[in-house]
Amino acid sequence: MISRRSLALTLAMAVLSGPALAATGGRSALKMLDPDNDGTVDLAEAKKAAADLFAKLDPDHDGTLDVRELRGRLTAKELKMADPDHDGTLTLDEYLAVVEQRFSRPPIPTMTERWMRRS
Ligand SMILES: [Ca+2]
Ligand SMILES: [Ca+2]
Repeated sequence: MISRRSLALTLAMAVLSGPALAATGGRSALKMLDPDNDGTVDLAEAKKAAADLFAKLDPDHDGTLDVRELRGRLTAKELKMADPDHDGTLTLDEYLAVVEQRFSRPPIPTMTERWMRRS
């Protein structure tokens, strides 16, 4: 049985490490995300890893990630939702907010959310 927490963890790892790293095995990704080796990734660790990844994804060091730099980590729709100032790029704060949101929320929208979106 997959607990909600491990599901969120798997998702967080997929978000943070991307398809290439995830394919090489979740173990190394977990190790990367879990510096204190307690077998869990808390939000602080996820954010730290996300901040490291942000720096790696930002080759021009302008402090923001555009669609190209995100390399498919977020869909256009997700980017739009994660971009409150609508400048088409994510700052580190905006990016970390996405990580936090994905970390704390179940990946599948609840019925209520679907219903709210429709109306
Ligand atoms: Ca950039
Ligand atoms: Ca922005």
